Amino acid sequence: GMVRKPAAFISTISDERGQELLYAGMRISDVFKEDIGIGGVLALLWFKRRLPAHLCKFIEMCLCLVADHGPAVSGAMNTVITTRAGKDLVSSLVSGLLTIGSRFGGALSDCATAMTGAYDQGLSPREFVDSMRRANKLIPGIGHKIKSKTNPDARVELVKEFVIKTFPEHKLLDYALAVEEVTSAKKDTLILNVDGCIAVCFADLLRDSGSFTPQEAQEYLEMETLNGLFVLGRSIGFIGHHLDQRRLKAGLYRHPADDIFLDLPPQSAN
Ligand code: Q5B
Repeated sequence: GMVRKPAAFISTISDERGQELLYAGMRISDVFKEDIGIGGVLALLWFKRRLPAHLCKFIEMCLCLVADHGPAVSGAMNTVITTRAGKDLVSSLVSGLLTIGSRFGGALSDCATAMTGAYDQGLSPREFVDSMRRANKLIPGIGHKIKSKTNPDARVELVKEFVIKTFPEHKLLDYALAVEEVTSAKKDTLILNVDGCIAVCFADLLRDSGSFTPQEAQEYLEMETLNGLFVLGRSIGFIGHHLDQRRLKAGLYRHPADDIFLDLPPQSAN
């Protein structure tokens, strides 16, 4: 009989071969007929399922909230400098994206892992903070360069308000807020930051919304899905900064020498 050539790779999210493009089995015309929005499309392509409207709205809220945070943050500066060096859109965008990591914008996945781990072990917030200190580790999702208890981050307030109003359960958000109580008592800036707040709320969504099995929730947490939210959202801002610099016809950037402290070894005699 016929022997099928073994496939070079397997793909399970989209199919463009038929009359209509399919996203996880949903026709592109239905995507618009049912007006599922970018949150619904993300749910189809990342999780291969429809999610209830309030969860799609939450995803869209996260993307909108992290879309930009001004030109001074690491990633935007990299994008601006790269654009001003005459580079193209993709180069400028990835130069910004490459700064996203454990200190800037990429603390979501580690935060969710650390907080869910501590919560599942039954550690009190104080025990968790102490254990991280003993291990000489910063708590991912805690701390901000400019935001603090006295200068709160409106983005974090918006996420908290939405989740408390619409999620049936938000155990990890509550736990992270209790951790924040402990850390911010030490220093005003050690707040639950935007990465941390989105991370614990998304962990609540994965674990307690009823849309994912416990095993799926764990796998998505381990697969760096949460950092993907920041990467996707902030790409909007980085592209904005690229277009802005192009619009301004900004020339090559050179950092002012008087802003750099040169501390070289003494000049040798020869
Ligand atoms: N301490 C964010 O550092 C920052 C501590 C801590 C325990 C902590 C730092 C950190 C974890 C990673 C994280 C996401 C680097 C941040 C983001 C998106 C953004 C960005 C924007 C946007 C800030 C002072 C004292 C020291 C430290 C202690 C600091 N963090 N202790 N756990 N997590 N956080 N990143 O202000 O005793 O004095 O030596 O790495 O969640 O990226 O807008 O800018 O939208 O673009 O430089 O919002 O917190 O503080 O390093 O001088 O520390 O606090 O040990 O203690 P800072 P440091 P001591 S959101």
